[in-house]
Amino acid sequence: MIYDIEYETLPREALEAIQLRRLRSTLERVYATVPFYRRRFDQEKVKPSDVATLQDLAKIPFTTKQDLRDNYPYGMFAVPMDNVVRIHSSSGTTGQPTVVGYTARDIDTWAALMARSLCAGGATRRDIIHNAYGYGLFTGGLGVHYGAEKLGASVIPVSGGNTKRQVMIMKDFGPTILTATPSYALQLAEVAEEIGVSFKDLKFRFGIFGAEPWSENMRTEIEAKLNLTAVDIYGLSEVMGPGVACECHEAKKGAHIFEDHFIPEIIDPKTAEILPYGAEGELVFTSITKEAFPVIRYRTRDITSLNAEPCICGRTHVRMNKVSGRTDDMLIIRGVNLFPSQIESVLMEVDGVEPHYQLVVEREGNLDVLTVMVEVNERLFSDRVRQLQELEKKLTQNIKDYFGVSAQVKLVEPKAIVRSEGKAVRVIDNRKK
Ligand code: DLL
Repeated sequence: MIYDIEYETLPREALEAIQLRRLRSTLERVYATVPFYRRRFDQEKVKPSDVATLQDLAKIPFTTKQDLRDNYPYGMFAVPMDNVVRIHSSSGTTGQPTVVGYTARDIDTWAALMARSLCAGGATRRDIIHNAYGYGLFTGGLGVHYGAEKLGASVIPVSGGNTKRQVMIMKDFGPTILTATPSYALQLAEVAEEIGVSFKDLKFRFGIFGAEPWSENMRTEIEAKLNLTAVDIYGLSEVMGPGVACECHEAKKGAHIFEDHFIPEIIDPKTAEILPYGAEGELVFTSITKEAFPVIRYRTRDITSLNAEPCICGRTHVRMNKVSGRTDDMLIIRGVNLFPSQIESVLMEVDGVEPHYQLVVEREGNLDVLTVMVEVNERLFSDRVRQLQELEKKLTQNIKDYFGVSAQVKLVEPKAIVRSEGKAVRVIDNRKK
C-alpha cells in the first residue's frame, strides 16, 4: 500500500516542478530570516533568485555540521521561538550537540512522512507497532510514534531497554510491527530465547530498522531470527529525523527518498563535485518544506549512492542504497552516536590518565561492545591494583553518564598504545572482520 499515492508516484517532470517551486521559496526564506545563510550567500555572491532551474542548486554553497555547531543552539532557526513547538538534538564531535526545531506544521509533515515510511515498510492501520526506538532528544522514538498514530495504527511506546519486559509485552500485546535499531532487534531476539519465548510464536510481520548501518547479511540474520521481513529506514535529525527515506517491503532494495520534501545530491567528499546516479559518494540534502529548521545542501557525511531505476512498488522517488560508512569516524554503539573525541574529553577529565587511547569495537553475540584502552601515568600504574580498579570503574561510569553507553575501560601501561607518525588510529573496529 502507498500512503500518499499522489505524491509518492508523481511522474518525474511533475515532481521536479514541485521541487523547483519549493526550493526557490525555501531559498528566499532562509536568505531573509537566517543571518548565517544570508552571509554565506553574499560571500559566494549568489542570490536566491539566481536559482532558475534545479541544476542551479549547484551554485548554492554547502552547509556542514560545523556550521550548525557554530550557530548553536538556535542560530539556524528560520522562525521565531514562538513558533517552535518541539526541540530535538543529536550529539556532536566536540560534545556540542546539534539542536533542531520544528513548527507545528513541521511536526505534521514529519508525521505524514513517517506514515509513508511505515506504510512502505508494510504497516497498515490494522497493525500494532512495538516501538523500541528511544524516546527523548533522539528523534527515533517520537518520530515513529507520531507516524504510527498518523497512519492510524496502534503504537506501543515501549522505548529502548528493559528487554525482558519488552519480551513479555511482545508476547502478551501481540504487536505485528517491530521498530528498533537492528542491533537492539537482535538483542530482543536473544533475550526472548533466553527466557524461552520463540519469535515463531509471536505475531510480527515486518520490522522497520535503522539509525545505524547494517549490512545485507545482518538483514538475513534478523529475518531468520525474528521471523519477519526486515526493511531499512533512514534519516538524520538535521534533516528531520527518521523518515527522510524508507525501503518498500516489496523490493527491499534501497530506501525511497521522499523527494517532494528533500532534494538529494551525491558529491565527491573530497572535491565536492556532483556525482551521477549510481556513483558512491557523500549524501547531501536540501530540505524544501521545513519551516523551523531548513537545511540547504547539508553534507550528511553518509556514504551511499542513488538508484533512479523504476521500482516494482510503483513509487517514483529515487532510492538510496545502504549507507556503507561515514566520511568521518563516528561510532554508533547500539544506536547511540559517539565520536572518539567525545570519549577523549571524558577520559581527559580524570587525573592520572594520559592522552593516548584507542577504542576497540567488537560484536559479542548481537551487541556492540566498546572497549576503551587508555594509558595511565607511571606513578599510577605502579600503584596498588585496587586503585587501578577504582579508576577503571570511575571512567566506565563517566562514559556511561555522558553517553548512556556501557564501555569496558582497560587501563594499560605507559607507551602500550601504538604511536603514529601521522594521524592516530583511534578506532579499531573488529565488527567488520
Ligand atoms: O538516527 C534518525 C533515525 C531514527 C533514523 C530511527 C532511522 C530510525 P541521528 O541520531 O541524527 O538520527 O543520526 C543520523 O545515523 O547520518 C547515519 O549516519 C545514521 N543512520 C541513520 N539511519 C541509518 C540507516 C537518526 N538506515 C545518522 N543506515 C545518519 C545507516 C543510518 N546509517
